[in-house]
Formats: sequence, structure tokens, C-alpha cells
Amino acid sequence: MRDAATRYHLHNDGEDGVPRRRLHLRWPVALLLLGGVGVGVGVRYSAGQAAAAPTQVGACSNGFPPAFIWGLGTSAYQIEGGVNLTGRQPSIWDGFAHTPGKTSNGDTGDVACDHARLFRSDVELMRSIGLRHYRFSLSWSRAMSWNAARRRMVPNEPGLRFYDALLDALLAAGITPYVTLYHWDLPQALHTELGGWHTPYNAPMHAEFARYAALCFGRYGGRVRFWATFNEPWTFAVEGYSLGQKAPGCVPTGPGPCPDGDAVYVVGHNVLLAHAAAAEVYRREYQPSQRGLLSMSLNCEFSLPLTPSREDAAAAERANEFYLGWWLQPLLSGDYPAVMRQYLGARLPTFSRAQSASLQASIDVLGLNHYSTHLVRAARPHELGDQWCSWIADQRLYSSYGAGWPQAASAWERAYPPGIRLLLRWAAGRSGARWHGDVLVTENGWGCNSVGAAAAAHDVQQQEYLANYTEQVRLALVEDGVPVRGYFGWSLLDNFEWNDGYSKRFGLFYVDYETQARTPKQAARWWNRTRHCSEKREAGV
Ligand code: PNW
Repeated sequence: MRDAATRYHLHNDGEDGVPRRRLHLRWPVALLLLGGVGVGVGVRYSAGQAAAAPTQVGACSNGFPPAFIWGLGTSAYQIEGGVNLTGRQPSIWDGFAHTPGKTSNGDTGDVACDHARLFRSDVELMRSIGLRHYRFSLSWSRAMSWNAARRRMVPNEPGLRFYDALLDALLAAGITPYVTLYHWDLPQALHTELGGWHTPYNAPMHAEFARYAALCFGRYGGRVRFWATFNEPWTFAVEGYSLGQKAPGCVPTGPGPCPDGDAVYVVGHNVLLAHAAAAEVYRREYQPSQRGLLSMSLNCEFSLPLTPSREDAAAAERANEFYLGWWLQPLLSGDYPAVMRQYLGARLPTFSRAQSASLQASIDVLGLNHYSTHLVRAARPHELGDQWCSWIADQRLYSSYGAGWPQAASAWERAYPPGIRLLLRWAAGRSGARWHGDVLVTENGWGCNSVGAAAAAHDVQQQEYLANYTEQVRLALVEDGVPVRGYFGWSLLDNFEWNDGYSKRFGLFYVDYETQARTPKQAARWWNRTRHCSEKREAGV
């Protein structure tokens, strides 16, 4: 530890004279150091290797280890606005949001939180609640532009400079950046001109993504030690290419490039291969010198069996494999879960031996996003199961929520706090789990629809949700031995909630979209009071 820590030094290499931190670490300890230089933590652990030795916990009054990473997240299209600034070109979300009837109230991300202009004051906002870790995404359409003559994306210098400035502002404020390369905003030209994610085995897309990743690793890797390739591939594959509620908004049998119910698996396959291509570049060209960590943020609304019957237990397991195993299993064994192959047969694409090899061990840390839990029962032989999209229809099961689980603003979100602990155990517990390395909860949060800053300032439900869910994360760490190293609440700011527009508010800060004023909600005050390591104060809420 000490050896690694002494290699941490400030390095002034900014064009603008802003000091930039340089970390020179062996990568297995990098995450621990991101979490606060590991003071007082008596364990070493290795990302991507066998799960940790016992973790020293409880050193802080909130019951978490001092090095636990507490962060908040956002994403580019949801907060940046400035869609025409810095030479940014349209993404599929610009087109989708501007199509009548696709988003609540016709809302678009044109202005959003105007973060493209207000980022410096937003960094100050982060400081106001003592935030030390911030997760955000880069917009591919800002960082690169489509060059029609060369039929490929090329670097867009003004856009790249925007992220230089944001990273410098964060580092100057002592905030560690966690950067996601792709949070759903595919450049429109790649969708239209290059066949996007929906064209089977689309190798040019994998190569474009790897080139984009390499550009970011090369330009920002001296300042960014934590990268996620994709955020929630499940959500944009299923909701974008099967349900049709998110960009590009196609449904099997409807207009658009999804001819049938196989499209969603075609998309998933391309995304996994694009991730593998980016990981290969990072492993080969950047990680040896930059010593950062690579991840992917997978979401899972965890399924529990409705009854103890064997059929329902199998249905819940099937649901979890279709939701999370779809992405996680290829990262572990290089292939899809057996139950998906069993249910989908040849509809599920296949990996070559080389592709399997490049997927395996392509992440160092597992990112998990979680909001809600489902109760699942098997469809009986004469029943079809849920049919709300082709992906769910493939599983032959019915899913529901527990009676009395509190309902968030979004119809899909109900609170059942033990669900996050059960998910962490299923994915990364001591025994029977899939992943045996470090985990970060990269999203968890509660959507409210409080009207007005004054009401939002006292949103009790949101604070309760965060308190209850983080307590379950603590139990997963302490009782179940899940090596969960950090938690990122969603979200720093109210923002453009995709097809729900501005009607749902997940922020710890309320945003008045007329004035762009930000007001702390009760959860922001709770965060500041309880999420820092204090040895004396009670972490009561
Ligand atoms: C995530 N579901 O989306 C995204 O990563 C965020 O961009 C988004 O703002 C946040 O969660 C809140 O929605 C999800 O239906 C969308 O279960 C839908 C579901 C889960 C996550």
C-alpha cells in the first residue's frame, strides 16, 4: 500500500496550468486508492480476482469502511444540453426526442440542465455536499464527428476540449472522475450510415467504438482511472429495439430497423463485441502505463420467485439470466447463459473462439445498477407469459411487484430494499455467484415528481429510499462478504429522464428548468451529513 501511495503525485501538465493528478499504481490497488487512499483499511484486494479477504468495516459511524467510495452520477444527454455547442452532431436521442409523441410533453435534451455551460458551477455544487467521486458519461457525438468522405468518425477538437475543461475542474476540486463512454446516445450517422447496433455482426461498429474508446483513453487516461464502456446495455437494447420506448424506438413488425424479435439479441451481441474490442485496446495500449480500471455498468431489476415452487424458482433464475446473465456471463465464460440458448436456440448469435477469449476477463470491476425488484412466476403450459415486448415474451413468465411496496414516480419503480442485497449476492457473493471480483453499485435512486423547489427540498421518500438501500448494501458487504467497494446514487441533478422527459426527478438537487437554479433536496443534506467517514457522529437520518 505504502509503496503504491508514495507513487501518487501531483503533476502539472495542463495547457491551462491546472494541476492534473497522476496516479502511478499497480492496477489492483487503484480502486482502493480511488476510494480515499485506503487509510486505515487493513485489507488488500485484487480487482478481477478471487473475492476479498474479510473486510474491515464499521470504522465510520455510517458502518462503512473509510475507503468506501460514495459518489453521484449523471449522463451526457440527460444534463448537458448545448446540443449545437462545440461542434456536436446529433445522436439518435436528438432525433427520437424531436419526434412527436415519443417523449412526455415533447421534452428534448436540447437544453436539459445546461451543464455544457454551467459545468463549473455544477462542480461547485458537488463540493457543497462534499462529493469526492463523480460518475458521468461522454457524448460520442461531441467528442467525434462523422466524416462523410472517409465514412468514419473523426476527433472533434472543440468537443474534446469541453471534456478537458470538465475533468480539470473536477480534479482541481478534488473530485475523482468515473467516466462512461456510452450512455445510450449513439451518433445518428453511425445508426444511419454504418448500420448501428441493429445490423447483425456489424464489425465496422465494433471498430468505430474501439477507435472512440482509444481516443478517450489516450486523451483523458492520465486523468481518468476508472472507465466503463457501456451503461445499461439491457435498457437501450430492450427498450430501444424491442419495446420501442427509447431511441431509436423500433419494435418488431413496426417501422424501423428491427425486423423481428431477434433484433434485440443482435444489438446485445454487437454491444458485447464493441466492448471487447475497446477492452482489448485498453489492455494492450493504455492500461500498462495508465493503471486504470475497466468496467461495464449492467442493470438488473432482480427477480424473486413468487412462490417456493420449483417452477417459480426456475422462472426467477431464468429472468435474472435473461436480464443480467445475458451480459455478465459472456464477460465471465465467453458465452451466453445456457438457459438463454435453451429458450432462444439459433436466434441467439454466436461468438467465435477469439471473441469469447477477448470477452473473458475484459472487465476489472463489475458495475451494477439497480432500482427495483420483481416477483416472478412461471407461465403454465397453456399460458403465454408477459407479452409487453418480444424480449419478455421469450421467457414465458409473469412478473409483478409485492403488495405494499412503495411506488416511485416511474411506474416501473417500487421500493424493496432487500432486493439490492439479494442481487449483489446473486452476482458477486461468496458462493454460487457469477463474478468473483470487486463491485461498484453504479446507480441506485428514487424518482419523485415533486412540484416546485420548496416541496422537493423536503422529499422524505427519496431520502428514505437511499438510506434503506445503502443499509442493504452495507449488509451485503458485512454479512455476505460481497466485495462492494462503492455506491453511486442516481442522480446529482434532476435531469432529462429519457422518454419521461422532465416529469420524473431523480436528482439530489432539484432543478428549476426555467431559471436553471439548483436547490438541495432533503437527500442532499442527508448525503452530506452521513456519507462521509465520521468516527464520532451518529449516522442517524
Ligand atoms: C437508468 N427499468 O435507466 C439509466 O441508466 C439512467 O440514465 C436513468 O435516468 C435512470 O436509470 C432512471 O431511470 C433505467 O425499467 C430505466 O427497470 C429503466 C429501468 C431501469 C433503469
